[in-house]
Amino acid sequence: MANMFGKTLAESSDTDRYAALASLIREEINARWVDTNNAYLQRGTRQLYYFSLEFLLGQFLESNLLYLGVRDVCAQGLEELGLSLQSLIDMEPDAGLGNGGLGRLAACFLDSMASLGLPGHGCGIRYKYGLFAQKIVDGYQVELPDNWLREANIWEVRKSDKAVMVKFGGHVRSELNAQGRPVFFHEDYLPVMAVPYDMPILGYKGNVVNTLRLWSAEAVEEVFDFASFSRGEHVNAVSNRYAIEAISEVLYPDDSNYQNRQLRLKQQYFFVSAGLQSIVRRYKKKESDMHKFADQICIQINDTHPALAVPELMRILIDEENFGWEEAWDITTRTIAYTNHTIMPEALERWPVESLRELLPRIYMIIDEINRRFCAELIQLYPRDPSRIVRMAIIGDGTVRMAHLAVVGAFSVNGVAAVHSELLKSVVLHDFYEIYPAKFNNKTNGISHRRWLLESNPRLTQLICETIGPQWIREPVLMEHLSTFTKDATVLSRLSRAKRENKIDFSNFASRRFGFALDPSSIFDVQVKRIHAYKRQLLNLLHVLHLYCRVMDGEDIGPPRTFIMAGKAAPSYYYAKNVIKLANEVSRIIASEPRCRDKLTMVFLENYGIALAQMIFPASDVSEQISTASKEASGTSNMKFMMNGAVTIGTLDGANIEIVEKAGAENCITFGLTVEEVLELYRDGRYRAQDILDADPRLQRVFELLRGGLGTNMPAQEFSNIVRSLTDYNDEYFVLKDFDSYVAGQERVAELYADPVKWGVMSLLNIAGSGTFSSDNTISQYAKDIWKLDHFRF
Ligand code: 26Q
Repeated sequence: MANMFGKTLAESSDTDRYAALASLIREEINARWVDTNNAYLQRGTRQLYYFSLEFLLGQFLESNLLYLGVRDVCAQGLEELGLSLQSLIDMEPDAGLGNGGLGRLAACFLDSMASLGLPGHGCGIRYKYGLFAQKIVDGYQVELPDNWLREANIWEVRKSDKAVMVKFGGHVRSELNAQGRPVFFHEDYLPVMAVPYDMPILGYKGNVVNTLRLWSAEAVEEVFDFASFSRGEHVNAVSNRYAIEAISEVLYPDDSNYQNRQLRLKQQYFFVSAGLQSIVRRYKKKESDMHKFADQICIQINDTHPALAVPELMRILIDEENFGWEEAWDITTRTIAYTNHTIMPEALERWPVESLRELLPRIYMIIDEINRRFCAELIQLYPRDPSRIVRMAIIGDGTVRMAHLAVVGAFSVNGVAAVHSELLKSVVLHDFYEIYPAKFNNKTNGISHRRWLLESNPRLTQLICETIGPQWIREPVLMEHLSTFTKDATVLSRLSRAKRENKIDFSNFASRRFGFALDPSSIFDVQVKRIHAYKRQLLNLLHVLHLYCRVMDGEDIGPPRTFIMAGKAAPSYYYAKNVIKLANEVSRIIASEPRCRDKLTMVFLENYGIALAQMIFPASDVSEQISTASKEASGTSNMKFMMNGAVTIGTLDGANIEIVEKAGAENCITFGLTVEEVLELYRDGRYRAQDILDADPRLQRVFELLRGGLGTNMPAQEFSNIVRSLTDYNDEYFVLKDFDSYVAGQERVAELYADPVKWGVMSLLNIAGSGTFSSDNTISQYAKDIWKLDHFRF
C-alpha cells in the first residue's frame, strides 16, 4: 500500500496516506458486500429501498474502521510508524449531500439498517457538488462550492453496466391494441443516461453490507452528439451535454422552503425513474411474475421529494409490463410508504401543471388519471360536500399537490415524532385521515448512537462501558441502567471529567481553526442547526444581548457562559442571512467589551457540517431546542446533545416532548407556549407583539441596541428587517411572547450549573434516557410495522 502512489512513505502526503488506508479498508468491505448481495438474491429476501433526494453522510473512514473492529489497532500501528490516524481521518471530505435533518436522518437510517442486519438500501443522486461551504466574511455568509469529488471518492464504485435511460419531454401517442385497450408511446423525448455509483454501507461488527446507489446524469452520446457534430454544431452539442449533466450537478440548498424550480423537478424524476427501473430489473433476475412485486419490494419515500415514484411505478407496470390500471394501482399502493417531515405550508411541494405536463407528459397523464379516480371516490363519499373535494384533490389551483399524491399512493403515512404525527391527523392531513385512518402512524426519529456516541465521544463511551458493561452498544435502551448511579460519586466525577476534557479538546480545536479563545470552565450553551425563523436563533440572540446589558450594568450573571452558534442559511433566505450577521455582531461587541471578559462569550462557528457536529456535541453542556411549538416536526440534534450528556433548554415541540418524558421533567428545562397555545393564538388573532415590547424594559434595551445596528457600518438599516419582523409583522413565531419564560429558563440553567452534583445527575439521567433515540429503535419499528422485513443472518 505504501507504494500505491509510487512514492515512499516519507514522500507521501496525508491525502495519499488517507487514500491508501481507505483503499485497504474498502477491499475488506468489498468481499462482504459481494457475499451480502449474492445471499439476498439467492434467498429472494424482501428488500427495502429508502428513496431520498438527500443523504448527509459525512465521513466514512473512521466508522468503517470502528465497525470492522480495527480502529484502535490501526491507530496504534500508525503511531508506531510515527503517523496519526486522526490526521488521515481529517483528510476525507464530508459527503454533504443533504441540507440538514432530513438528509442526516437518511444517513442514520442506512447505518441502522446495515447494523441490524436488515436488507435495506438507499437510492439518491450523486451530486457533483454537495451543500455549499459557508464562509463568514465581515460577519456575512458567503457561499462557496463544495467540490467533494475533487479527489477520487474511495468508497464509490461506478456501475456502467447498470445504467438506465430516463426520458424527458416529448409527446405521448396512444393507439388501441388488438384487445381494444389503449397503449401509449412516448416519442421525441430527450434521453438521459442514469449511471449508478454504489457505496457500501457496512453494518457494525456484522457481515451485512448494504448498498447506497447514487445516480449520475450523463448524455447519451449517439443521440445528439454525433448528429449535431456532423452538422458542425459543436457548440450546441456541448451545451446540450451540459444541460443534461446539470441534473446531477448540485444539491438545492433550500431546506423547508419550496421553490418552483424546473431543474429540481428534473432531479426528482431522474432518480426516481432510474431507481425504480433498476429495482424492477433486479427483481426480474429472480422472479418472472410481476404480480408479486409488492411482496418482494418496499419503497419508503423521504418526504414528497420522491413522490413521483407513485406515477412512475404505475407507468412501468402499465406501459412496460402490460398491467391494467386496477392491478397496477394495487401493486403500487402496496409498495410505497411515505414519511412527512413538515407541517409548514411554505415547505409543501406543489408543481405547476404546465411544467409537469411539458417535462413529463406521460407521468402527468397518469397523475391526472389518479386524480380523476380519487375525486370520483370522494364524490361517492361526500356527495354533498364539493368544497371538501376541491380541498383534497391532487390537482388544484393549477398545481399538483405532492403531499396529496403521496398520501393517496402510499399504504403508510408517518410523521417523525408523536406530536407531529398527531398534528398530521388533526390538522394538516385531517381530511385524509378521515378516509384512510389506518394509513397514519408515528415513527419518532432517531440517531445513530454509533456515529454520535461511540465514534465521536470515546471518553463517554468508555465510561458507560466501564459502568454498565458493553451490552448497551448492541441494545442502546440498556443505557437506562446508568440511572442507578445517580448517587455514585465516582461515576459523577468521571462524567464531569469526561465532559471537561471534551470541552478542552474543543477549545483547542476552536482556537486552532477559528482563532477563538474559549474558556472550558464556562457553560457551553450550544445552538447548531440550519438558520430558520421558526427555529428562533433570534430568541437566543436577544437573550445574549440581554445578558450583555446586565453585565454592562455590573450585575452578576452567575457562572461564566459561552454561547456557541452555527448553521447555514439558504442562499436566497434573506432573513436567515441577516440573523447570521446579527450573531456575528453580537459576538463582536461582546468580545470588544472588557467588562464581559471571563463572564460572557458568544461565537458563531463557520461552516457547520457533520465533521464539526461530531466535535461539538461531546463538548456541550446546554442544548438549545427553542423552536416555536408545533413547527419543528421532530428535531434530531436534540437527541445527539442528550446522548452526549447536555441538558436541554427547550420548548415542548417535536421530539423534545419525548426527550422530556425519557429524561424526566426535572432533568430538562422547558419554557414557552405549548402546541395548543400556539394554535389557539393563531386562531384567535389577538396577539399584539408591540404590547409585549411596550411592557418589558429588558426587551426595550435590547431593541435599542438592534436599532443602533450594534456598531455596524449601516446602523439604521442593518437589522431593520429583523426588528420589523417582530414589530410591524407582529412576530409570527412568538419570539417576544416566549422571551420572558426563556429568560427564566436560562436563569434556571445558571442556578443548576452552579451545583455540580445536581448538574451531573441531570446530565447522567439524560444519557440514561437517550437509548430509545437510537435510530436502531426507530428502524426496528419501521421494519416491523411498515416494511415487514426480517432480520438477515448469514
Ligand atoms: C423542497 C422543494 C424544493 C426545494 C427544497 C425542498 C426541501 C429540501 C429540504 C424541503 C425540505 C427539506 C428538508 C427538510 C428537513 O430537513 N426537515 C427536518 O426533518 C428532520 C428529520 O425528520 C426533522 O427532525 C426536522 O424537524 C425537520 O425540520
